[in-house]
Amino acid sequence: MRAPLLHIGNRRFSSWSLRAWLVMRKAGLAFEENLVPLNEAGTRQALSAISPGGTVPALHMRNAVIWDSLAICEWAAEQAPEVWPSHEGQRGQARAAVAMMHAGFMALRETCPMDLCRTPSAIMLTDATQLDVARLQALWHDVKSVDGPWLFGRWSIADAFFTPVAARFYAYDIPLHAEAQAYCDTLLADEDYRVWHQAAQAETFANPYETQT
Ligand SMILES: N[C@@H](CCC(=O)N[C@@H](CS)C(=O)NCC(=O)O)C(=O)O
Repeated sequence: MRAPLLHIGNRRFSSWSLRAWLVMRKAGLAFEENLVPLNEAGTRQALSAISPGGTVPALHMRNAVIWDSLAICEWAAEQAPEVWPSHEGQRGQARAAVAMMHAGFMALRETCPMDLCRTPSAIMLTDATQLDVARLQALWHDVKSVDGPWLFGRWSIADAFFTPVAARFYAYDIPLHAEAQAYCDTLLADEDYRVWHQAAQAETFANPYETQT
């Protein structure tokens, strides 16, 4: 049977693709990849041909297409339940944290787009962005297990969802509390993330954020 095909955006910029890709890797699932360059003349047409939502990531399977990062992660968790915490309370908290990330922190997302090739440097943060930075650190502090470097003991989908946040904090040189900094360092040192990061460095697509950086 053919392996599922994960359509992703530019590794350098596509934070939602990174999340789904990390979870597929950590779940140990065989899959193929196809990169759809974003921000190009034909991008919209290419995306609408592969994704009912017109976005990446999109996972093509033999009998279905799943076009949202969280839905792809949930599908991966059906194949490999260990990508959610095993403790039901922690699993609920992990889902709540992931839901917050999936739906929120808009100011940080807009002001500090993920750019894995950016030379780290600070920018002026709006009040709303500073509030997002504070809320993220408070959230991590509230839920972080004392048992290991990840948010909920073992690596979980929650860690995938916050990896692009750690990349933003690094790229925009945002000062963090020691505990949050240690967590971000862990996320950015993860071996699967390093594979993605290295591939991002080799990409030569145009930078849509040139004027902002
Ligand atoms: N809620 C969606 C959001 C996906 C999304 O916005 N993806 C961006 C790339 S990171 C995209 O495809 N944008 C379309 C475009 O750039 O034209 C998800 O979680 O998968």
